[in-house]
Amino acid sequence: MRILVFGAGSLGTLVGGLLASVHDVTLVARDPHAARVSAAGLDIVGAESAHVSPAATTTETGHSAGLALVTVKSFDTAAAADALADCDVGAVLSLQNGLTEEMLASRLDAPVLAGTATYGARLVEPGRVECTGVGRVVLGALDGGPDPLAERVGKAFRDAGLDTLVATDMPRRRWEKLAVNAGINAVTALSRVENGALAGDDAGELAHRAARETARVARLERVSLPNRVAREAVDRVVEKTAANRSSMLQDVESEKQTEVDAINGAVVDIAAGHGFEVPTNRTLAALLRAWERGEGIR
Ligand code: KPL
Repeated sequence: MRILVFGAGSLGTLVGGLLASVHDVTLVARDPHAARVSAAGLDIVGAESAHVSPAATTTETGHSAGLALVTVKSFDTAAAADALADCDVGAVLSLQNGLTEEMLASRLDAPVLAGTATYGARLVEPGRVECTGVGRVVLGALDGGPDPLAERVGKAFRDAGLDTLVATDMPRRRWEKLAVNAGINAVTALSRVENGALAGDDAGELAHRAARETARVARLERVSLPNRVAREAVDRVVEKTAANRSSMLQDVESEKQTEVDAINGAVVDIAAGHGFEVPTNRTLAALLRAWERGEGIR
């Protein structure tokens, strides 16, 4: 399959690099990463290791591919959709934080699949990505239910050795992931601790509260996500990724814009649409936005 990875940062480079063992992959990335991969290939190190040679470019438009994998930060989704509208792609799969698929679907003709990836990835240097944890890709139809396109994409991923589940309940899975991110990302970023530090701590209770509010909003959106399931999902991820620094903590540490708008901010906005208040998510979003303003990145 011809696969375009749109936004080859750490996760996109790792997943694209693994897919490149059997597929014709092009990474759309920034220089010097793109130039280094073009010139000398990509080294995958850590829990997975390989040397692969995907194509790499900084050019965002004019590509043709059977699948475009979108791994840009959530706040770059609109720009990615505009560039993809100038490409010829058969299908789009988002592996991003936040509920970004709706924006892609509203701007693109190609069918959009929803996905989550729990691989840990770190771009060590241009042309070198570390797999810090072998995870799983889950993908499926945005509205749930069986989908032949999702099955084809799932097979393409499995052919490349990626542990991939084609799910028929993506609406619930997307909200569960949003609940986990709403709790863990903001709290770890504000308190500057690894995910594991939330276990049994008051900060962990704050993460539970944000996740429970998110589950309530999911139910207002007619997605069945009990509070208990959201809270247990937070605990599971805290335990499994104890040594990880959340993506939002990494953004804060490198003084970059965070994904707060697409995570806690989205929970606040969707809740408001139902006339419902989510004070924990509102407070977390306000604190992160204040930090971004203070850093001059908002
Ligand atoms: O998705 C994550 C992130 O950091 O963005 C979690 C699941 C919280 C793992 O760190």
